[in-house]
Amino acid sequence: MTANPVSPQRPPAALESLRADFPVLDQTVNGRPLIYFDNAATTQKPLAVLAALDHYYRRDNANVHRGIHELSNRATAAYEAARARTAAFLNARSTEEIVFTRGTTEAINLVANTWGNAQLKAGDRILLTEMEHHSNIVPWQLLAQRTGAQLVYLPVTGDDGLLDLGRLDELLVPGVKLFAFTHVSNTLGTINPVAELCERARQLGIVTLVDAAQSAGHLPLDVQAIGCDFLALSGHKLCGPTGIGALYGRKERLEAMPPWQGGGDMIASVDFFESRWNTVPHKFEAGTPDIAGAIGLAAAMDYLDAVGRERIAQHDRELVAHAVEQLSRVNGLRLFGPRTGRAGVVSFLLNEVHAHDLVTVADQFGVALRGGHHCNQPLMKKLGVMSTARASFYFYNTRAEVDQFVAVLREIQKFFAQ
Ligand code: C6P
Repeated sequence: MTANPVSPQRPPAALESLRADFPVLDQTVNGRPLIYFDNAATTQKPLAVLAALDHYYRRDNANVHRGIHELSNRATAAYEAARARTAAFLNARSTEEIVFTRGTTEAINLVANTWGNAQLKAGDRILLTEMEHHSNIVPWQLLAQRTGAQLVYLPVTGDDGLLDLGRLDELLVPGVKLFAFTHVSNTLGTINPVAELCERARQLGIVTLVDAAQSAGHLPLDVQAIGCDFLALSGHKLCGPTGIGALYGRKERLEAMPPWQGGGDMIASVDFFESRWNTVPHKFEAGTPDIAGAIGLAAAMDYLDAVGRERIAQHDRELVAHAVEQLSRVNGLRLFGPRTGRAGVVSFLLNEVHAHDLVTVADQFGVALRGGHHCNQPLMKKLGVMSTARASFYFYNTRAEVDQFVAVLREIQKFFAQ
């Protein structure tokens, strides 16, 4: 295997020096040095991940769990090692609790279509929050349509973007079968108290699902400490490839769930009119999986752990505090989300400038932002806006980039004021 450029033995260097591990960052866009602030959409990939993908396709490429030749054995070993790596990354009790999926979206759809179909009936309630991404709303709407279950929402307080926990006693009650919520809001940057929410649900025997799309690459995650039943993540938001993610599920829950997609690998035996299922997690992985993706994901997890997840979280906190402080000084800027204790995501609006116009002009200055509803249309409705502009940071971003971004916003403001 190719050596990880950031080995655990390497003494801590300034995070800025890690930029050298990300070749994509070293370029100009529209004649300006690229400032990549769209990390909540997807993060960039370090050399270690590129090398792991390259190595797999150059040396080991074969299908898994099928062949008994050397390459297939190697591919199977690497794929299952990636599962063990993911289990360790999340502190799951066993590898059987890790199902590889295409990402967070597919992981949530899997739970809705298996656990949900089997467990929910007319009148049951599913509790969500108003800050959920469409991926954690639409699968439950579809399930509600199939079963007659009802959706209920825990409100968000307003522009400060906190969950209205004072309403939990009233909304988290017997009759609710599932409480599904995001760990970190992709629009507001709010970090929700997931362990506390899971504990409250567990006291009532309510199943919990945590959407960790925005937290898995930014905060230390321990599913046992969180105490959730399910947790979903996407590899591409934590330095891994696109097209791979994972569902963590408590083993006893996964075992009790029917399969979702049918096909090769998820079966123990098939006859003309009936089949028997493979053991978990294979029961949920029909067909040839994204073998390279899983291997790349494991390399990304190695990389992040070598950098240090607490260190990444600390950098996020410092950079976002600096950004919030700088942005608060820009007249006419409306900032969404908590002022303190937030993740490295900042949504804002500048005077009457449409978010898409702002993002288009920022791109002319080499600054990559996102503008739109961020797949949070219900939240936008709650906030009374159509869209926001969003800057989202990662450990390779710097204070100097934040300062340059704020200077660009001031230029944009002058431009639109003309
Ligand atoms: N948010 C963003 O720019 P997928 O697409 O399956 O990898 O992740 C979906 C998803 C689920 N939950 C949250 C909280 C998310 O932020 C996302 C993806 C991206 O905000 C793309 S819309």
